Amino acid sequence: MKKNKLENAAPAQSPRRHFLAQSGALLTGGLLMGALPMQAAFAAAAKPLPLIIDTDPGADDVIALLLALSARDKLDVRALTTVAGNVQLNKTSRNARMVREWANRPDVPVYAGSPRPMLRTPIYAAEVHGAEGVTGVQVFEPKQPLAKGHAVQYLIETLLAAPPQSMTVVTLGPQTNLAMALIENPGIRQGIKEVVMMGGAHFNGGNITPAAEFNVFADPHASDVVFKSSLPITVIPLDVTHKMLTSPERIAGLRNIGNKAGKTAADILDAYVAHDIKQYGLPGGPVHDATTIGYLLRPEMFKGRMVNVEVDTREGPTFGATVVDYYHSSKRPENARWITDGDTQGFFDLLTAQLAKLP
Ligand SMILES: [Ca+2]
Repeated sequence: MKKNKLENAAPAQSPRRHFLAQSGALLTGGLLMGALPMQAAFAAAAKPLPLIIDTDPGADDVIALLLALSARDKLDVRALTTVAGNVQLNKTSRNARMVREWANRPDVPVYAGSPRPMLRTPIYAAEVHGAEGVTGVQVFEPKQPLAKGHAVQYLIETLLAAPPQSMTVVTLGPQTNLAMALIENPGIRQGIKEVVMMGGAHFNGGNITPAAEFNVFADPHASDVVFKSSLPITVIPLDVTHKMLTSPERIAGLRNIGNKAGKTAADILDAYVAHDIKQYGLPGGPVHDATTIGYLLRPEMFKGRMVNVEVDTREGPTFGATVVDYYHSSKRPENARWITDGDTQGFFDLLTAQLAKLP
């Protein structure tokens, strides 16, 4: 068992993925034209990762979804499932549909899910994300409707029918939908390869209370179910997202793409990061949920270690805190990969290159 040792977070296939990314960059630069057939052969062999994204848009969710939906070659986004979180469910569902329209991805269904957390009183984050869940852009009613059926039912049916350990489930908001699905039918675990979540905090401290990060605080009982599920879990906590910050240059880079997606992302980030820069005294703003998609696309850019994570569900000052055994002092079994560091410029370069592929 690994003890007290910083390990690279990248899974076993990462050297090849890293190679692909590098050769792709070189090819873009026109330096390796002779290698094209080999690169094409690799690309044909690497099938896009099938995943479901559970989300509560949310400004940083919007950036995450644009990034994910831009990466058809790497991510096979089967559906977006929505949950109440940053704002109420009707608004998170509308915002997810808005992003789908911005990304021109009518092939991706959007299922509305849980309108409130499992047990606790609902909380929202309108002071950060605005009353509509996203600021800096005009919201609108998208043409394409929600898919029929409840997100929890979609998760159950899809994960039961999926090949063993094939689907990645990404959660970018409170984990109510995934937890409800796990409770209703624990057999869904068979179809899950990994849960990759944005949430929690350890070294950074909380962002909604001194101890708790918003997504876990908004439904700690749900996160408790997820962490006790024995599923492979990778956590993108505030510990890493508060290190991977925007800058005026990075936002300008998005705007300078010159397409609608770049302008939309820049307008949203300009409005969104102002709150965090003021609140935390940071030089730029974190883009929490988009960092999570960055991890999926380029895991070799991130570092972390296997830990035990427990969620505090007791009423009190540490309600909703993630208790992370970073130094293995409890001897509790490892149940999550906890990410602490990432390549910030690499991430923003990736985001800019990817959004250039959108309308
Ligand atoms: Ca979110």
